Amino acid sequence: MIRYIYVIVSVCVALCAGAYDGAGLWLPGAPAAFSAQIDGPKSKDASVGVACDELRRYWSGVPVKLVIKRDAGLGDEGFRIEPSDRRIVLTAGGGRGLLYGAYYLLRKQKAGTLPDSTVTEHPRYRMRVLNHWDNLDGTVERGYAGKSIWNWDELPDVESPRYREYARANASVGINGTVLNNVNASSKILSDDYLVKVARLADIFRPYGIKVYLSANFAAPMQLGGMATADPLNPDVAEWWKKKAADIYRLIPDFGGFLVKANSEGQPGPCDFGRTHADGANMLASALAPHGGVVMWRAFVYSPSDPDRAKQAYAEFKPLDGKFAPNVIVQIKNGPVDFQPREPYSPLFGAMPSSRQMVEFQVTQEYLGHSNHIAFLAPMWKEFFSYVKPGSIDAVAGVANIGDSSNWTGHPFAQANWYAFGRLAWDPDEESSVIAGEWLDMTLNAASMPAEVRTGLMDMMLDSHEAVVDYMMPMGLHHLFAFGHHYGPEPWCEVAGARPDWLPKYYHKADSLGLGFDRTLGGSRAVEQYVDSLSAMLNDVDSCPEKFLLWFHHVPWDKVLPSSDDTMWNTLCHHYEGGFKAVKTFQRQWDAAAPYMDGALYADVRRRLMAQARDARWWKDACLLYFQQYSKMLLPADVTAPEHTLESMMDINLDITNYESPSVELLDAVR
Ligand code: GCV
Repeated sequence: MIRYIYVIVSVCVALCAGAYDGAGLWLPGAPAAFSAQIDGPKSKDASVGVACDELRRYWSGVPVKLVIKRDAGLGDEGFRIEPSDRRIVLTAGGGRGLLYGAYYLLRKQKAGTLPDSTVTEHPRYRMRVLNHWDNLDGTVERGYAGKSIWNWDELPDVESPRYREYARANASVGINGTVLNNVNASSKILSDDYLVKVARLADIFRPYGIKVYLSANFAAPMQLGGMATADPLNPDVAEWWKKKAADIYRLIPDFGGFLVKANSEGQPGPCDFGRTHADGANMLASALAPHGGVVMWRAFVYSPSDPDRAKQAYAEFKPLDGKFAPNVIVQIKNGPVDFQPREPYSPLFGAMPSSRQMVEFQVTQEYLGHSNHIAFLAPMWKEFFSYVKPGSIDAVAGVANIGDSSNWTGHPFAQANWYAFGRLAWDPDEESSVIAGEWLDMTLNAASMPAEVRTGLMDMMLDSHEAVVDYMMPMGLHHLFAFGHHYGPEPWCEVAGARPDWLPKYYHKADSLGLGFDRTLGGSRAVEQYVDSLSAMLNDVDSCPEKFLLWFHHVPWDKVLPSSDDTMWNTLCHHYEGGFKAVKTFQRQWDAAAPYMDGALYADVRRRLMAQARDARWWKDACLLYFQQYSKMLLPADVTAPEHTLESMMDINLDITNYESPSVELLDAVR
């Protein structure tokens, strides 16, 4: 009976709150029924105004007094909260600290976890930046949530309400910077016409503590300025960038700086003129330095300096250590290849002690089932921080998963990755379970669900990344994806004329002897790029962690692994099976929550989970049947029999671009 009443009440709450469309994200939605007294300092700082307004609108507890104290040791962004029965004092060194303190209070209020003793918070990193791979024509490279949210044609005159909501969402999780355009950059973004549009966005974002950055095309002096060269050591080129920087800062006095993809995947760069990455980065850095801007120079390069792609960024960048200007930060992807479902950390971290470094995570799910699969990424990012000590890097970037779809991210649970990125960029020590729980409580009102239902949803989130790894690429396998769009399995893929290191066989190296890429001292020697103790551990097939085994070793099919006490083949089969079974469990966990949520949301996620379960089986069948041709071993009896033949799966050709996620209907039709 109690349960029955509970269901009715929950449904009423959901209905009163209006149908869920995801547009409100995790943010406070309905204004507080009883507004509390909020006393703020007199200040011209717009962030103070936002902090007070947010609390006046949504805070329903005891009065809050906001205080600015420059000498409180809280820096620009930290804050202190002193709660008592009568009132809460929120102290910060400036407006942005108050802003983050206000959102902290609203978050804890919504999640029902307000502190009862003093809390002091500082962000671990000064720069916590989203990277949008948004093109000026409105498409989003590797974006699976519709088109770009920036409407360049309408800017600067028309201000979409989404811009402010975007800023608010970012501020609420501590994100303080945004790179608006794709790293495969059009020079047009630096034209006068576009800079006024960028300035309009910067004005909207400023009160929310968000700085605007731009991806710069290294050849802009040629493409935009009509010059004959973009050689960084040419004085006219340097002068062109100085003038461009001055023009930008006239319009946007707090402009953050440039992000540059140079000499990578066809992008121009200093190496085109016989110069180094440091020459290129430093020339831009000197144009920005007088204004306080930075250059985020990407280390995602893989010109074939070594036959193993995983070694190339290290080979090219390590010798440049100490040669970068102080306002250059080398931006490195978390792993040495390219955002695979699991990678060991990039050995460049820690290998350039005299250079500033930042990590680039991918929030958008290019290699993780696009917007059809649940993959909560906090555990993956925490794994990175377990190897690369948070203090050894300067800043954090995340490739955004945001588009103009009504719920912002396509998959409703992909919002949780945007949320988690911000929370971990602020505090990499935060637990994944805390972040998942907060997001569930704030977004789905999970705190009001029966405990076992909420726990089921938590488990679904926390197990989801590992499940995807298991059914796609367990044990260190990588890059088994279909060519181009990167959705679905193609371990057999051959494309005439394509770079070998864009093709799966280059990575898995399946043959009659075994599976995996030999990166040991007897192979490509990539293990040498890691610090000594780790290098020895990774080099030994018996001590290499199972999760990285096939990344570093070519392992015989019938080798018995110490981790599983079973053959490599059987262990591999069990990982694929485990991933598939995990998604079946997610379906049950989601179904158990059905009575406690909006029907449209339930149906949307249910539909995507069905696609995910079918995809998991497709991955399992495709990879196991393909590798079985080489192992010539039977599938273990407890592995679900394949539903498809290898031939039928090799015929699948999804007709989608790098800007799309395949629809469930398309997947149903082809499989
Ligand atoms: C923006 C991968 C992606 C590309 C992306 C590139 C990068 O190769 O597939 O779409 O380009 O990484 O990070 O620059």
